[in-house]
Formats: sequence, C-alpha cells, structure tokens
Amino acid sequence: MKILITGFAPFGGEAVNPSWEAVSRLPEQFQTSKGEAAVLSKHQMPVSYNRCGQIIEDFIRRELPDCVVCVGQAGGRAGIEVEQIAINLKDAQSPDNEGTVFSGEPVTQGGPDGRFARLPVRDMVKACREAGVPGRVSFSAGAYVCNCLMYHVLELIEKRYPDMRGGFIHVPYECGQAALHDKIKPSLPLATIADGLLACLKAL
Ligand code: PCA
Repeated sequence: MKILITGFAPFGGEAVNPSWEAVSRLPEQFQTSKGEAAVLSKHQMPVSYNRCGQIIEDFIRRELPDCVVCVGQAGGRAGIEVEQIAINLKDAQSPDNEGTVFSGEPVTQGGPDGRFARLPVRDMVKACREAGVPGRVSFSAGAYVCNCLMYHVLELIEKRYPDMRGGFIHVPYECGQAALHDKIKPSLPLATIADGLLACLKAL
C-alpha cells in the first residue's frame, strides 16, 4: 500500500510545525496491523489556502497513492485527532503564510457543505490509544488551511480517484514548542506524536 502523507510548514509565528516534524520521523516502510507492507511518501505543504489544493493534486496525480493522509497542527488540542469531516468554508481571523484572510468563503463554489473522511477514523483512533497515545475522533477540522486541504483531497478523491482513501489528522503542540509560550497549552513529546501517527497509519 502506497501512502502519501503530508505535514505543514510552520505558521503563526511558530518556529516548527509538529505535524511536519512528526511526519519526518515516521519510518518509510512498515507493516500494517493486517500484515500489509506500507510505503510512505512524505511531503511538506505550505500554509496557503490558494496553493494547497493544486499542490496536493499534483502529488496525487504523480504518485497515485492508495491512501492520502494529511497532518496538521491544532494548537490547544490535547491528543491526536482524526478528523471525520471537512466543511466547505474558509473562515479564520489569522492570515495564512501568504497574508490571505478569508471570511465566510467556500472552498469550492457550489460544492457540498461537508465531505466525510474516507478513512477508518474509529479504527485509527482505537489503534492510537492502544499504542498509549491519547486520541479521539474530531468533528471539526476548523475553517482554516487544514480544513481547506482536507476538503480538496476529498473532492479530488470523489471526482477522480474513487478507489483512493484519504483524510486528515490534527496533532497537538510538541512540548518544546509549547514551552516557549507564556500561556500553557496542552502538548505531547514529538516522539509520542509520531508514535500515535504511526499507530493510526497501521490501522489503514
Ligand atoms: N494547522 C493549521 C494550518 C496548518 C497547520 O498545521 C490548521 O489547523 O488549519
């Protein structure tokens, strides 16, 4: 099984993004819990509403993976959160890394309001927790760039790659990053975030 996995570049004044740091640490090859050989192809995504869709589309077209798993940072969340749904909305006060701000705009004009993940979200969360890493199913990926990327991936799958699976996982701050903030927010060690992600992927 070929898995295309992405993490994001740092944003919002942070020096690192734990999604990319954790994805970088994952082994390139492993066995799933069903004994299938899995190979990872890793890419870093820019925090850009306007470019993320085209970039993931190019990766998918070039690599034709069996599964696409995008990962992003959700500062303030306390564990690994496998997203159930992407919504057709771009709406956040913070600009992306290109200075773009959206308020109440659709990701795709005329698209459905929401698109469900095409991943075994509950099995993934179960595997994560059994590996000793806190996790849960999340019912909101927000309305910023992560949700936008997830919506694009699911739209591409629906329109062009019906046999492909795909979805999104949010991860918390990593401890070293959180330690730089004056206000204490939940965090996990980077190695633990990577362990949780790997457990999720083994459940695919
Ligand atoms: N998290 C942001 C965008 C990039 C990232 O890692 C989000 O949750 O939308």
